[in-house]
Amino acid sequence: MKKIMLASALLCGSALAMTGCQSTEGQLKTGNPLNQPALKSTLKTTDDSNQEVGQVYLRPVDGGVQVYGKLMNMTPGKTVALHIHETGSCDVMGKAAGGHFNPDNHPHSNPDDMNGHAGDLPNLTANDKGVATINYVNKQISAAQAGKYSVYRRAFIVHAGADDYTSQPAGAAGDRIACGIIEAN
Ligand SMILES: [Cu+2]
Repeated sequence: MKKIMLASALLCGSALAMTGCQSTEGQLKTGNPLNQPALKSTLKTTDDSNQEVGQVYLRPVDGGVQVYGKLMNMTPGKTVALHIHETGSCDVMGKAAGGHFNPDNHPHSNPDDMNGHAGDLPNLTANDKGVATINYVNKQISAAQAGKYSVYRRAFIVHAGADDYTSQPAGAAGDRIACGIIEAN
């Protein structure tokens, strides 16, 4: 996770410096008013309790879409997968969300692989209080409300286990424990 964020920051600093690029951390702190989150998702458990676990926001940044937020009530110390799935439904324990968002019909991979699924995201690890955070720039999706790469009205899925970034078609991450439809913010 740390490594991935660092890589994003470096890319930002070098290739895109002309556009006034900031690190992801800097963008979060300054909250550039021109780049407020365009989309938002409230994630809830897929079981009958339908308990809210947190929010994830998406906003356009230089070179991609920043995906950031906080999930609570996770199993402390546990690493789990987070993906964007193609269908905006959380029914049937999250199964109705379908497969990973994959507009270019690529194989599943690690999230930094531009030839993987657009919906691939880094694994999350909950701290000792069961809180997991994400702050990642996805370069293969759009936060617009239409278009081939738009994630509007698609769904975040949290799995019971970690994504191995290799197994097809979804990283062998196990059951779908939480889900949230991506809505306009
Ligand atoms: Cu998934």
